[in-house]
Amino acid sequence: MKIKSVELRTINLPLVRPFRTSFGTQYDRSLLLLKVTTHEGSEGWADCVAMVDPLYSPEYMSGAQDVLERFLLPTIFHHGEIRAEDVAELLKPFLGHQMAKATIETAILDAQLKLEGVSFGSYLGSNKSKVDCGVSVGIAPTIDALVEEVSQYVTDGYRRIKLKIEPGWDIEPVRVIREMLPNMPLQVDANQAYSRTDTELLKGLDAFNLLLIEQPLDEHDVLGHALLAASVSTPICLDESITSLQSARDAIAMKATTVINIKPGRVGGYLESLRIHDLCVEENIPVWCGGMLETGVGRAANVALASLPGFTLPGDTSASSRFFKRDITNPFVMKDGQLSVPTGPGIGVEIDRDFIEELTTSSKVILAP
Ligand code: SMG
Ligand code: MG
Repeated sequence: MKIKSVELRTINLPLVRPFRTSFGTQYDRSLLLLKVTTHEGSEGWADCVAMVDPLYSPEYMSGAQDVLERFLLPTIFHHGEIRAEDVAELLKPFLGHQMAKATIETAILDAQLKLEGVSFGSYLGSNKSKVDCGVSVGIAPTIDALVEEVSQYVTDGYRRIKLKIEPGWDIEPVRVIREMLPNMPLQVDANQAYSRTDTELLKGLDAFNLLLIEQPLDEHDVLGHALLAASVSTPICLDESITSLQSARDAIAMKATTVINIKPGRVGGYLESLRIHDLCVEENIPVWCGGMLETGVGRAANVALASLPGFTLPGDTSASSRFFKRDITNPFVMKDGQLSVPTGPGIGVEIDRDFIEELTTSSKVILAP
């Protein structure tokens, strides 16, 4: 396949309600969209999951755009004929920037699979047509507001609830929700808000029969997670710390994680995600698909990934309506707590170009030389 041009477009989508985590509050989702056009006549799309600010991870939206324009795209153009399977190796000399790398690899994969008439799901090795949906619930202003929001998600049919926690918003909200929903699969996510000295406090979560505690400590403190895992009975699940197959292998060997949250953007793409999935299957580590407030473009590919056999826990693969009143693709609508895996070629969703136009805050087309 030969790339003709790449379009980089930033859009801004309002959220249906603010989303607060231990590192900040989001009111809208600004995101970089990448479209590749090939000489063979196919188009491929991808969301770049980097947030506007480097608070979840070191990457951020305009930094991702910069590294794509300055280094990643010129390298790909220079290479000439390209397949998605070659992208990671080609971009390896440029350190880090997994989210930016994942974006170009995913768009190329989409264009390639569209040409071949193959869906993301079949390419990756999906073994089901529907995936179970979980929902990630932000830190609420009050316990009452949390109860109201969670009740709505239960009514919607979500099969697993994840509560965002931080110091001062942990034991109490978890206790209240567990009392309200004694049988609901429930987990928490701290986004690195605790430290090694919080072990006693985190032990307090053992009373609530949680599926897991996600990323309680700093992303670089893998040993700290191993020490914590030895002290608490709730499984520890790494998110931010897992940035590659190598880091997944190391964290498993150190017993720092007994469950893994796979986010394609965080690990450099769907192909690396597949390798981590295969490793986890081999090591008996349950995996689930994380979320980065993706539009329908990223959600489509995530739902396909989540339909692989090793994804045995519900992911943060919620319906489009969880975050957006209107999506930029045909919306993902949950039925009986599940989303259908798209079956069309590539990511298998229709892009609403008029709506994207309305949401656009910047756009640029780069022609391959
Ligand atoms: O897309 O459903 C989603 C968001 C899920 O909580 C979610 N993501 O650490 O897992 C995580 C966070 C990262 C993004 S928070 C702005
Ligand atoms: Mg997380």
